[in-house]
Amino acid sequence: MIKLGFRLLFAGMAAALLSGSAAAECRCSARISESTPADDLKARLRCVTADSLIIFGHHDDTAYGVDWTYIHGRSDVRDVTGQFPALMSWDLGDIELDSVRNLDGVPFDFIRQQVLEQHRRGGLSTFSWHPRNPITLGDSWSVTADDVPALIADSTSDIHAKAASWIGNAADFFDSLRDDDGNRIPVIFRPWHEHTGSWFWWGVGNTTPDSYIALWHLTRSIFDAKNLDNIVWAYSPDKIKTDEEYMTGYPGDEYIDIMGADVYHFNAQTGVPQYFDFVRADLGAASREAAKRGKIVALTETGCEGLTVPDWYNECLLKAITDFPIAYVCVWRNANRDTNAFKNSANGHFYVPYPGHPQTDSFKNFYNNPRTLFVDDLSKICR
Ligand code: BMA
Repeated sequence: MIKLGFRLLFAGMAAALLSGSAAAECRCSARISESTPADDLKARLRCVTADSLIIFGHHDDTAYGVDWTYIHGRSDVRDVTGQFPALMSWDLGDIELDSVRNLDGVPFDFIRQQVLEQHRRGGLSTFSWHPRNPITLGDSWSVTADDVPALIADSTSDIHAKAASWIGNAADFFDSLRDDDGNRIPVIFRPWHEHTGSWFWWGVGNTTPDSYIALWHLTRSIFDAKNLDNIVWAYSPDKIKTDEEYMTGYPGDEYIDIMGADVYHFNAQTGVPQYFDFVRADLGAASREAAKRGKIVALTETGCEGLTVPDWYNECLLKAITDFPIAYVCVWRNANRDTNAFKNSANGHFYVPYPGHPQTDSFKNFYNNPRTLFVDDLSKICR
């Protein structure tokens, strides 16, 4: 209660300062008139940004944690702080194969249910997609000499037909996300992410900017043909050095709502300066380009695997993002300790402190920071 009161006071002060008025009212009242589910979600993100607040998100939050799997109501974030994250992130990888589970074993029906529960709480959901390579049928990291997006863009090719049906599967999944009244639930979708790196088949070095852009345009045309009105589109390059590099492959203002960035912290303590430098470069570029275009800004993926830096959330993340007008920050998953993903990682494949971890108190400080929003906070100020 005290925490939320403090947050609301902070939000009100920020709103009053920005509006030049003494009245501390929530900007979210403006969103009632918005027309589509996507517009409504964008209005919420803008209102949070205007109040200098930051939504906190976590990938696969309610599916599993370091010491549990599929226990209804559990979440490492909630176990430590008492609240679910305000944003839950999921991945569509393998939906293209008509699989019942995604590439990390999470059932799509489960994800659909979690999106609904999160929506009922007043929280938000975001999706990435690690699709197979349509030529090799290997995973997203299956990189070939072919410019796969160029083949996809050639509408006469078999690869085009296959990729188009894959994208159609993704669109159909989003169409199936419905609230209790049967209306579509708005979500953020950030396909073809991290294209400024070369690890995915759609990444730099494996494609040209033009074929990458064509892949986006094809994706959008398939979604639009299904009249989806619940998608907020995020562009999320990985680390870059210049604004020009950030914009290489940008599909165009009519395709993008959120100027995002995926920036991870590597190399523990010695990597701290680089993390700050890269966040500054990426969010600087995203913020400058967003200001020109009237877009929303977000740190769409980040984290320090295994939390190898003390008090990472306050000393690194919060300090690195503090000057940027981001609506949200989303960290990656807490793999279960029995999985290969966890075991094969030197310090464990997790990004949020779980019960018993030495950084739980510092994560609570991050949670208690008046700028960070978890789901109850968000639903109270901006539902
Ligand atoms: C990576 C790791 C992998 C996972 C992949 C797709 O960052 O978490 O274990 O399979 O994302 O979710």
